[in-house]
Amino acid sequence: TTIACIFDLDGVLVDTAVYHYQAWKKLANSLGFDFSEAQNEQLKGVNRMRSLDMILNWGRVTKTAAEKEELATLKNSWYVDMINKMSVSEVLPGSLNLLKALKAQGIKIALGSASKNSGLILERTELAHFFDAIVDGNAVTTSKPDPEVFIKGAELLNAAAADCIVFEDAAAGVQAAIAADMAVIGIGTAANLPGADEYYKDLSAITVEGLINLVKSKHS
Ligand code: G16
Ligand code: MG
Repeated sequence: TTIACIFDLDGVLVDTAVYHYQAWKKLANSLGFDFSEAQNEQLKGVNRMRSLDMILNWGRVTKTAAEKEELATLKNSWYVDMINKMSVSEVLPGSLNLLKALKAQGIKIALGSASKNSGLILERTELAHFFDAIVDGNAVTTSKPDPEVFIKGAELLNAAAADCIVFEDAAAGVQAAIAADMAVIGIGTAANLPGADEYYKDLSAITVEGLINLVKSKHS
């Protein structure tokens, strides 16, 4: 069996989810309201403008399109300040070992992220060289849960959807992988990520053999 792996970035390979949360929280607070951690879960994997719309809606705040552009730019400037200080130490447990093991076995690897900052993050954390294809927020027009990001990743790897495994920490991302007809490993819990094929707290317990078996069992 040939498999191909498509990794989400924030919350799967690197610990940037916390920086998104801090920057959005600061923005909401500056507008006079706050949102909960449960609400923050819903923002994971969702692109920047859609996230802003959801947050403004929670605060019952209305803004013009031009004001929204400004707010999104402000949030991003705070976020970029934080990720500019990132280092290899913020690569999540198990990520490096799994990427190395996949590479050693000649398995193709793509990035499937909603982020427009993926280039900077991959550079700061020295992960860029692992990827055969990068599909991020600059390359797609629709946000997860739309499957576009993963379908494009599979195309660039020349892989059939049935051979792909997506790694996701976001409910929207798991839904996108299901819509793309791909196997999906949830980094998190079944409660937060309904519909994934398997769940892990991070990538450290995942083996190449386990991944091959997952793809086999899904299509037998
Ligand atoms: C990530 C985060 C989302 C974020 C989105 C856009 O997606 O999970 O919370 O809103 O990227 O990021 P940016 O503002 O940097 O373009 P993923 O798909 O990598 O988890
Ligand atoms: Mg994510």
